[in-house]
Amino acid sequence: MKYVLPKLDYAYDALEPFIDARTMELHHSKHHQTYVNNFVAAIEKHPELKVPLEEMLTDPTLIPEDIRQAVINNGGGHYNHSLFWTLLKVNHGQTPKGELLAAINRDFGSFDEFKVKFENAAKGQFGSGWAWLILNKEGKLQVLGTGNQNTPLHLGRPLLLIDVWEHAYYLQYQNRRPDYVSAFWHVINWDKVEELFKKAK
Ligand code: MN3
Repeated sequence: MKYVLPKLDYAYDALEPFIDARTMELHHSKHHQTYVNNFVAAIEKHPELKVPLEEMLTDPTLIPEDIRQAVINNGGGHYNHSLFWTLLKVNHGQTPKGELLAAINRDFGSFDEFKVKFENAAKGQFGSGWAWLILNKEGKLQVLGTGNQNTPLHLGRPLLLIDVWEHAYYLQYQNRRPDYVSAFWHVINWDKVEELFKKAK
C-alpha cells in the first residue's frame, strides 16, 4: 500500500474569500504532508502490516502497539485531511437536497437545526480537533466532535467534517474560530456529501 499526499482537484485560491490561498497551501503541502511522512515512517517499522489505514483507524487494536498512537495521530491526520479536501468547493448558497435533506430533517428537525448542532460541535471542540456529520451504525445522522486527529469511524460513516485545528484558519481568522465556522457553510460541496451518504446507506 502506497500512502502519498493526494493532489487537490482545485487551486489553492479556489475557496477564497472563505478560506484563503496561503492557508490552503500550507495546510495541504506542509501540514498534511507531515502527517503522511510521519504515518509512512511509523508503518515502515512493520513491513508485515497489511491492514488498510481505514481499518486500523476503525479498530486501533489491529495496529501494533509500538506504533499505535503514531498511526492514530498521523494516519488519522492523513485520513481526515484526504476526506476533508474532497468535500470543499465554493457552493454559491447550495444546500442539501433529496434523500440527504430528508434524512437531515428526520434526524435534526430541519437544516437550520442541523447547522446549529454542527456549528456548536465545531466551535465547542476544546483545543485541536474536528467536527463531524456521520451516518451512525443505527442508521441515523449524528453530529459529534473528536479531539486531535481522532476519527469517528468506529461509530459510523463520515459524511462531512470541518478541521478546527488553528492551522486550518489562524492566518485568515486568527482567534476567531466562530467566523471560520460560519464561513465554512459557503465551501461545503453538498454533492459530495450526498455521494458519501448514498454509499454509506
Ligand atoms: Mn488540518
